[in-house]
Amino acid sequence: MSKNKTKLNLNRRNFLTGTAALAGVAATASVVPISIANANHTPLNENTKGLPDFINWKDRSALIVHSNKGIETHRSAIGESLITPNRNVYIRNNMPTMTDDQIGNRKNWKVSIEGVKNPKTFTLSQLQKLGHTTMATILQCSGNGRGFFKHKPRGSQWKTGAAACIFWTGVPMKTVVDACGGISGDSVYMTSEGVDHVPTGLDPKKAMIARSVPKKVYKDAMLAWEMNGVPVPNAHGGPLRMITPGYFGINNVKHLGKVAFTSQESSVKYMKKSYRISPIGKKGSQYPSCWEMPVKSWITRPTDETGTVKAGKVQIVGVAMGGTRKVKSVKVSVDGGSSWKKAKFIGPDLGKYAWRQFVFETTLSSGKYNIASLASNGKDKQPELRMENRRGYAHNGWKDHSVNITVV
Ligand SMILES: Nc1nc2c(c(=O)[nH]1)N[C@H]1C(S)=C(S)[C@@H](COP(=O)(O)O)O[C@H]1N2
Ligand SMILES: [Mo]
Repeated sequence: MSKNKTKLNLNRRNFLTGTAALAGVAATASVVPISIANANHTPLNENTKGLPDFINWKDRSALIVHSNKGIETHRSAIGESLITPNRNVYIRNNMPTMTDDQIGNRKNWKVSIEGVKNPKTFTLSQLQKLGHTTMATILQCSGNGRGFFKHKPRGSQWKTGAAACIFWTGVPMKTVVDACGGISGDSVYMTSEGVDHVPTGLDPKKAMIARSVPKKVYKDAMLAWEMNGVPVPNAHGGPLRMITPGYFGINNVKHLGKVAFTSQESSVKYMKKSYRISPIGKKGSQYPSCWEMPVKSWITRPTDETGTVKAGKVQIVGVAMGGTRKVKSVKVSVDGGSSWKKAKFIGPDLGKYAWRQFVFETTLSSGKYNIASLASNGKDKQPELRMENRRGYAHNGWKDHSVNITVV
């Protein structure tokens, strides 16, 4: 039955006709001294508005600080380069970043592989001798675009900046599976577990980051130790991170300690309860999990952040991604979606899991404009409207992502 859910179908009808009703599924009262929502959420001093210590190396001016567990990249800072530099990459922590002390010697970091013919534990240095590849993927939080929902879903009010395009270097998961004699049994999922240090007072069962994705994801997945040419920073899940190309951020488990091929989805809270795309007012594990990312694009320049635009020739620039397929085309509208024209892709094509930059050149006279972009991957294109859902996940509607500019 759960096999039928391996496709995240963002079609409204499909998800509203989901199985069993939810009445009666009340959160079982369990006594934990502090809640997960609060454990890692210290309000920042608004006077200094500085970056939290664990990412004090990042570029403050490129970032919007929602909290010390949610830091977003400014719209205008994305797309200025195809690859997002580490100093600008967003942060989303369900659990606090591990410290150097907790990590210890990086070379000795261990990851165990289970659900294979010969289960093994590898150290980082053993993995590095096993195989080597580099790939560009998009890391995007499931809640990117949540800030556009009108019902004020709980969580960071991300607009466009909980996303980045990153070069990862590591070993293909397929190479690791082969080194373990292949997958054993009739598993359905690949389940990755983080070994995040759980703050005292939290129930580990609720705090553990474990994510199951359809087994087939292993074919393109990798265990990464480098991010844009440097060892994966602690804040981004170093020394070792799971990369699940085309799948939402949460599946890219940081501080990776175990990968198992399993017949069941993990039973932890972050799999069963959280990251489910359910109608407003409903929740439960029968709703689709945040897995495959849908096709999406947005304009990065000009925006209201980049100042007034001079009448004449105007370049409209943005990024477009295809989700699990290659992005095929992008159209731009300067009249709020009444008419559309084809934009041009620029820069290198880094593969189907990376985004492409696009440019649309036009002539604008003074006045107010609503500019929008609409991407297609050949199979799906962006819808006009967001798909309303309880937690504000998977937003790819073009209208909310459009920008209003004034030309003088
Ligand atoms: N171990 C672990 N992995 C994790 C998380 C976490 O808190 N702990 N957060 C997830 C979420 S919700 C997202 S969006 C991405 C964020 O990655 P980043 O902070 O490197 O941008 O990591 C995912 N993997
Ligand atoms: Mo996320």
